[in-house]
Amino acid sequence: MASPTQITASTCCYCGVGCGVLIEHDGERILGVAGDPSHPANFGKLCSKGSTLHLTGDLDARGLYPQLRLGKALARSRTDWDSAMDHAATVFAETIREHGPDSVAFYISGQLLTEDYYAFNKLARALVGTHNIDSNSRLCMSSAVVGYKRSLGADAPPCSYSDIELSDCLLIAGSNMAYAHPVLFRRLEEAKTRRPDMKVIVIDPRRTDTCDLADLHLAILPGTDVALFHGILHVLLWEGWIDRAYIDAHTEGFEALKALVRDYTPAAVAEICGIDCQALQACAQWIGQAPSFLSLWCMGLNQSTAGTAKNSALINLHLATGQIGKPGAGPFSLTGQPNAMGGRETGSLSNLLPGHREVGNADHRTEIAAYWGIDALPETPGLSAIELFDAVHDGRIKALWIACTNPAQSLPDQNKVHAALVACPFVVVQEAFFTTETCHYADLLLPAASWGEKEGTVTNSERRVSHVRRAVPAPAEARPDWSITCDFARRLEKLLRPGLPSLFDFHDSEALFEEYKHLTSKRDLDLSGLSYALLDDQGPQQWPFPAGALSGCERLYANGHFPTTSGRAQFLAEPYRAAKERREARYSLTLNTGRLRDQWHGMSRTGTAPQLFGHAQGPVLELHPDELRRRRLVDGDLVKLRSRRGSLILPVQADDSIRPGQAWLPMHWGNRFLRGLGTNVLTLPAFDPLSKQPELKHAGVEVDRVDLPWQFFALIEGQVQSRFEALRPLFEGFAYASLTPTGRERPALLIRAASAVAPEPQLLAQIDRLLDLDQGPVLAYDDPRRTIGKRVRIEHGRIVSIRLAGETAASEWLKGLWQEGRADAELRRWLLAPLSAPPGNVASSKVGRTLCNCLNVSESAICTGIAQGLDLDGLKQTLKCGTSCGSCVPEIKRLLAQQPTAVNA
Ligand SMILES: Nc1nc2c(c(=O)[nH]1)N[C@H]1C(S)=C(S)[C@@H](COP(=O)(O)OP(=O)(O)OC[C@H]3O[C@@H](n4cnc5c(=O)[nH]c(N)nc54)[C@H](O)[C@@H]3O)O[C@H]1N2
Ligand SMILES: Nc1nc2c(c(=O)[nH]1)N[C@H]1C(S)=C(S)[C@@H](COP(=O)(O)OP(=O)(O)OC[C@H]3O[C@@H](n4cnc5c(=O)[nH]c(N)nc54)[C@H](O)[C@@H]3O)O[C@H]1N2
Ligand code: SF4
Ligand SMILES: [Mo]
Repeated sequence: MASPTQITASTCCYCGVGCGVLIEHDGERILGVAGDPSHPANFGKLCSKGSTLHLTGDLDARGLYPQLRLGKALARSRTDWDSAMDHAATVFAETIREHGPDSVAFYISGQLLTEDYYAFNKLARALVGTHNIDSNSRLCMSSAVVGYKRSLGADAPPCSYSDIELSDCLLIAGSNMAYAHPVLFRRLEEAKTRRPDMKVIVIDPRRTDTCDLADLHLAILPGTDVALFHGILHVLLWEGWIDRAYIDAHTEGFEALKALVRDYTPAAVAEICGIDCQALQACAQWIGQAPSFLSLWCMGLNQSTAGTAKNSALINLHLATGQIGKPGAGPFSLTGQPNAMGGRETGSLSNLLPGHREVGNADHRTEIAAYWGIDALPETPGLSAIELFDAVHDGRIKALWIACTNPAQSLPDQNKVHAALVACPFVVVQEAFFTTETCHYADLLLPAASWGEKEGTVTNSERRVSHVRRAVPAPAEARPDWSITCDFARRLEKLLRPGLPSLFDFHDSEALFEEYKHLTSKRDLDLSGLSYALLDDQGPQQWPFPAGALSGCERLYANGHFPTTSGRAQFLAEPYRAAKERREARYSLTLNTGRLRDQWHGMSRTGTAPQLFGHAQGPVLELHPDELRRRRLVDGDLVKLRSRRGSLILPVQADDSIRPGQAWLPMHWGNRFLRGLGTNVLTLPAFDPLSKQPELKHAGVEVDRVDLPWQFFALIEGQVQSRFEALRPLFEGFAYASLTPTGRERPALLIRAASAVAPEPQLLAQIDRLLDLDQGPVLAYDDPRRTIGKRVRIEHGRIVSIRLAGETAASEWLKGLWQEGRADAELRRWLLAPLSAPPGNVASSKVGRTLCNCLNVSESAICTGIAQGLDLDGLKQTLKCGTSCGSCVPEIKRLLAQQPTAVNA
């Protein structure tokens, strides 16, 4: 029985800002979500993703029961948990006995809770006896981990969010925080409004929405950050803008660095980076003369074969100017996933151990083994994500357990990843949504509880630990991750170490937290003073928080003492090296990939909310207008985008926010929404030598025009998830196909496809059946000779389903009629005539674009408002756009800057 509405305070499951949310529910179902005003990350704010959490998670997409297949050629079928777990334990035990512990591996995720991570670590390292446990943080934070450890001695972002507000000069490098850390960006916007003298510098090859706040945007050439940072240091030295006293008292290695940066003259650096000398000079001056200087960075630095060198070169600037350990200052890496930090703390990269320890350190191994009550931890190092999938591919790994990540979409070089998953004898996937690309390869598929359904802790980018509280039970038989992991571990230990006491005697997540926290005692991240009760009582806390402490620590290294052997921070002198495929110069374009404002990674969750497709409606490749002209392409043309590893077919669009020679494609598109293996079929597995983080941001690519004259368009209202599942397989035979949810009050599925020749009539008939266009109130016109056909289903005077085949010139017009709920005489006349072009003007694809997702305000409405002379405040008052989460404000401001306003308005 559902009880009256209740509120549970928890956290958002998306980005590393780690906002607090208030979940409104009735004990069974989640009804709404609001920002938690008392949470120190967001003080009540949420972004477009957080504020729509309750609209996501369609049960049709969720995993509800375990599924097992007993042979690769067979289909999976439903099973019960006992059989599923016993089967998994038997296969793992046999594999370990026959091929040794390193023949199995665990690939986990920065979206697990700390307790889940801890259970997985203990399972792999203590019970199985392998360090083959790595996480998707390898694709995300591992360069920052190495950067902090090498320069400062420990993997600890030293700053707090309040420092962003206090800083006088903020350098944002390789981070599009307007999209990826929006609530923090809102805090920065407000701070800059209060203190307009604050300088903001953005370093990004693209002009992103984050540049809206920039006093200076350096659109450096891809991968040239190390040269830029060395160039800045060169100027700082030349002008005497360094802090000699700080360098002498608290650092080591400055002389070597000084010698290295001598060659990085402004002229040389301007050339390498493709920027002008004055801009470089201004950037150095602002940094050198600012009372406080803070840097923020994310994937534009980390995802590179020079990821660790980029991190070190940036931290060098802070050490040289003494800008660390004081308010408004410091090198502040933004973590991507909600609990990427918890993963680092619990040792969830193959080279780490719990409590910021190292596998390569014998004392650390001994400490952990003693705490766990086992003889020893293995000495053999574990494999990192890319190496791990290589080992799966060559057959060295024979049983693979994947949890809370979708490697068949997110790893680079997807052809190889898919081949590896096909070849692996036993793949377990522990997932909340059974719709992902990786689920397809699971021999055993386990339904996991997800947002709002599980309890534990997470640590956000500013080292702040929050208690994640459960609001509702998980659907059907889905279970929290820690409990799946511990259940499997208990069955496996009966087979591997019979008769011995269990290592996994945990009955709730709190028991895991209590065991884990003592492993951090007296270490840099000391969490031993925390407990669920304390977090409930005093709210989220920053570490270190040792036993007996009254509060956490806002800022590290205030005393200039660093956790290195000498107690001094280290300067690192590493030369600039070009990105791998820019060195080879075989391809004319460099492909840059990253995030959209309203989507999250493989879109298993955000992809269930049609309104989140309002801002970016489907996969498109963006190129500078000159690149389109050079290739005689126009917006919407289909192209083949190819790299050395694979290719994709999708439409192009002109965009002058990137420079010529570059291409931009969101990372989100995988095989589910776009035919082919998605964005990462193109990216390269080459990785940084120290962090082993792959170069996801710079792939050499080429664009070729394709001729696919037979085009297809369809739209069907209602039951989006189930229709998606039924229709998606039918589009495998097309050269191009994109399927995306659309709509808002009336959710629908939108399909675009193309091929060289018309498909078999039976296939079209099958598609029509699933589109409800084979019977009932359907108007149809078919011209079999020209293989052109159009069908529209009209119910209660409104269009509910559309299909155009052969030619799709009328698609935008029809979509507009559907949106407006019109089905008038004009439509009927057009439908019954052989014409395919729409009557009157065709709306451009921008018309339907929603800029303000909270209040459903389209780009065209905003443009009309601007043309009438409205300014930002006027638009907010009249249209209400930008008045809720604020994510669309930078884009509205850009439109205002572009469009001439009405005279005397
Ligand atoms: N909306 C949304 N938000 C998210 C996520 C999401 O999926 N969707 N994911 C979360 C996760 S896990 C992460 S890791 C973060 C990522 O957050 P960000 O790193 O901010 O996001 P990205 O779009 O991947 O990349 C940031 C920028 O790096 C730039 N860049 C590319 N190459 C270079 C270069 O060589 N140098 C420099 N200086 N910049 C470069 C790109 O042009 C891009 O604008 O976002 C988190 N937040
Ligand atoms: N080209 C390119 N590729 C990239 C990047 C890029 O910038 N460019 N960025 C990289 C980065 S930084 C990252 S972090 C990765 C992200 O890549 P992935 O980790 O593959 O991304 P997600 O789609 O978030 O996968 C998380 C999965 O966990 C499931 N899930 C959600 N909640 C739960 C839960 O509570 N339990 C379980 N068991 N499952 C759950 C979701 O349904 C989803 O399928 O992508 C990387 N790949
Ligand atoms: S900024 Fe948005 S996505 Fe990130 S935690 Fe906050 S509400 Fe969630
Ligand atoms: Mo990430």
